[in-house]
Amino acid sequence: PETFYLKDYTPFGFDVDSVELIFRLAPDTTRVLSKIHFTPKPDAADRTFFLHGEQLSLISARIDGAEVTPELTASGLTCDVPDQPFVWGAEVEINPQANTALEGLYMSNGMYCTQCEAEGFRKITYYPDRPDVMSTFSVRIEGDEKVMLSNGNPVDTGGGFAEWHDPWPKPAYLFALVAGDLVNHPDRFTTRSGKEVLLNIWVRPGDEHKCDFGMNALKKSMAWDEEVYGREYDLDVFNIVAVDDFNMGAMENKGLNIFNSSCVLASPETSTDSNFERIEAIIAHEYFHNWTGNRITCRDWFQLCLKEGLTVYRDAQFTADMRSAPVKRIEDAIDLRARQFPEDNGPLAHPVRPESFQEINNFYTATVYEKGAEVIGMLKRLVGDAAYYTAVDLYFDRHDGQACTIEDWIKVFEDSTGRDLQQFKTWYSQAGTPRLKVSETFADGTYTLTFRQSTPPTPGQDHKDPKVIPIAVGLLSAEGAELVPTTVLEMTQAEQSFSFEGLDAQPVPSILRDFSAPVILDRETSAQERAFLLAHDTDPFTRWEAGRELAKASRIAMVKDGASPDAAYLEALKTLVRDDTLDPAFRALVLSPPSESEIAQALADQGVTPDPDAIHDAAETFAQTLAQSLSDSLPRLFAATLVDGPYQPDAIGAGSRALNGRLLGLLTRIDGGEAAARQYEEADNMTVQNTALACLLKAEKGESQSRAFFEQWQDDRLVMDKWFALQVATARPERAPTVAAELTKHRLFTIKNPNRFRAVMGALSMNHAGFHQADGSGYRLLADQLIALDALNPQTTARMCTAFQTWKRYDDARQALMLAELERIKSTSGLSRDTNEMVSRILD
Ligand code: B3K
Ligand code: ZN
Repeated sequence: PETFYLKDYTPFGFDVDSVELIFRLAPDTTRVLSKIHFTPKPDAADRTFFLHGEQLSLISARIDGAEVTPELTASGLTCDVPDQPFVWGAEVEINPQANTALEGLYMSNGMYCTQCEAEGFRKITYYPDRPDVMSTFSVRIEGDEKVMLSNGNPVDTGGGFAEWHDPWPKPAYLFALVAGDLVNHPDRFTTRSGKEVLLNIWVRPGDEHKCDFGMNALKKSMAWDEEVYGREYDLDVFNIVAVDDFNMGAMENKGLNIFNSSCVLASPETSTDSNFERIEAIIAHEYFHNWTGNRITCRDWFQLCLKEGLTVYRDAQFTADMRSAPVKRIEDAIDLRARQFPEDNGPLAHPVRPESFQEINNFYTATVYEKGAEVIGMLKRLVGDAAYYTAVDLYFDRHDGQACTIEDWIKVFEDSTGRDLQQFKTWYSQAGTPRLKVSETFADGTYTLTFRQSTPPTPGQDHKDPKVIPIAVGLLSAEGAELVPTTVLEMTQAEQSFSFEGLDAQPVPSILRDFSAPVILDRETSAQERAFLLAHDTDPFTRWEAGRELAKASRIAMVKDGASPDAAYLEALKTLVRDDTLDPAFRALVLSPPSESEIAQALADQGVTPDPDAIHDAAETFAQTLAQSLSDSLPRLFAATLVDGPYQPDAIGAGSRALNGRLLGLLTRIDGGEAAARQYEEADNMTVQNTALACLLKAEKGESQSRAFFEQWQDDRLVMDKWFALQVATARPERAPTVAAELTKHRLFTIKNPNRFRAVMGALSMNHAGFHQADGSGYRLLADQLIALDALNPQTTARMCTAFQTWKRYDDARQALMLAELERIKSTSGLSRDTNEMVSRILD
């Protein structure tokens, strides 16, 4: 397979002035007629007229109305073209019905829908399918579907057709078309300059009652982007469509966002608090792309983080404003460590801006998105809030309507702040998570912190330069008073010291407050000091982190030395959980144990080969001991989390229910499942119903409730995804592969729906000890399923191969088993480019 390199970028030799498309819809024989106005660029170095095209039947092609015979290749066509502006016309036939890859134009439940990012438009018609080619689009859809939508504003509609025009030049990856039997949930929004915008959420009949929350999230996002970034919406309508079969969360097509139904549909009865929070964030994310992604897009796909990192950063700011900033920050740190750190420290490591790829869809990663967002956060911390917004304003002014690079982004910050950011740019070019070793001295009232940074080698990058690292630090007195409030230390060298003078006694440092950089902090410290910070730190992140470190240390000692759960840590937890002055959401986070996978990594980092079963046993023992030591107060604490009044999916209610879930998990360990069964019985919302069922299933006491749940929800696809996932997630490790295998034979299982596939297989790969069963049954099942799925849907297959990325952590026997499965996948005949690239990199 061909490898593409950032360094090979060359501009396209033509401008595209406008695009007119006609779609004649038919499930297996859709015709696409295109008229594309090209103007040769006078100063172009390369004037090759190459149009991308894949899986298209070319019916006819014309230039300025005269029939031509282009030369067809596997990936597109070339043709002799005039030296002056000309009109390219083509008619192609495509088969949406047969499109199981869910890229290009495909059908989902009888409805037509598209996904073009990154390179799906070339499966719709011949086109220079690259993000730096921007043009206006006029679209006419012909068919007998009730609703027929495309980008931009509606122009005309009548019996059997609908016409749309998008006045904003855009790359083809933002093109969208939807047609089907849809109903809308309408609303409106007045922008701050007084423009009326019609808003719609389009869903399948029967889902109308699940639109309200998403619509409110959209309106809040629109207002927030005006207020915080000064960005207004720019079309007369904004449409959102919910689709059941979708490879990822959602897509920011101009004026016509398409959502995985799991990321937009919500109701208290069917959605959990985390669903609501995620939906709010994704609606915001896609909406924010209108400026960061659509008005200003990427020059090429290597620049993906330009739009994704920035937009993730913006949606995180939004969530922090709508909900609780400290809780969001802690959740993001947990997520980054769970998904991005393993990527950054394994065979799939790549820079935030990668330099090569075979299949770009494989680079929509936690590194590009989440680490990309962390990089923006560091930049903001370094230049300060005001300078950040000034620079971003300049970015919008200078680059509106353009396809840009990371260099353009950095330049607006350099120009507006006068800072040299060349060293900072290393964050974009060098992969790997920096380790930050800390030591300290205290003498004559001066306290000195010395940091040493190093980044381990990653594939293709042996040498790493020192990065600019903003380290937010505060100092506390032994009594817990804040001696030095949060200060950002700017580290630029491999080793660097920072001093604080005029102190009466040695302070307790609180380092990396607010998780100010995506690094691994390595500091020898005592359990006492951690317990002190857990009790007294004024920064919620480092306070939570102190507890997390204690939890990790205790679990590691249990696994490594057969120790008992750490008594002091148990005491600290007991104190915290009883402290009513603390936000319940924060208490829930402190009670959430580190994942078994995280413990496995921590052991591997210490040179100990992790044993998944032992790690699992330690987690169970710890939870059991905690439950017993809290037994007197558990029922009372639990009862206090039951919220009165109707369900509200807000941060306060969600925090209380999160604590409720944690406590019910503990209570179920000592009351035989009584409280959980009662909660299940009385549940009037999905959050508590789901929690109760999970607790019961984990205790192997939920059979009747599970059946009842199935009966109640079997017609709701999204709730059934939860049911499938819960079975696997709560299964005892030795049962997990069998449970998952049985579920793949269930009458409601379908490999073609990515949500359902992920519900079962994703849950298996996240049941750490279950997936890593010593007999290899977990590995075998996942590989079987991936091989079957690859023939239908390469994108989702390739994504799920990441379950194997940590293979090097484990013992020889497990390694051999995983390698054998990876080899088996790799040798599958006709394997997709997507999966082949992923498996090859993992094996490397
Ligand atoms: N930009 C899309 C992701 C497209 C993924 C293509 N494989 C969604 C988002 O980030 O908002
Ligand atoms: Zn995005």
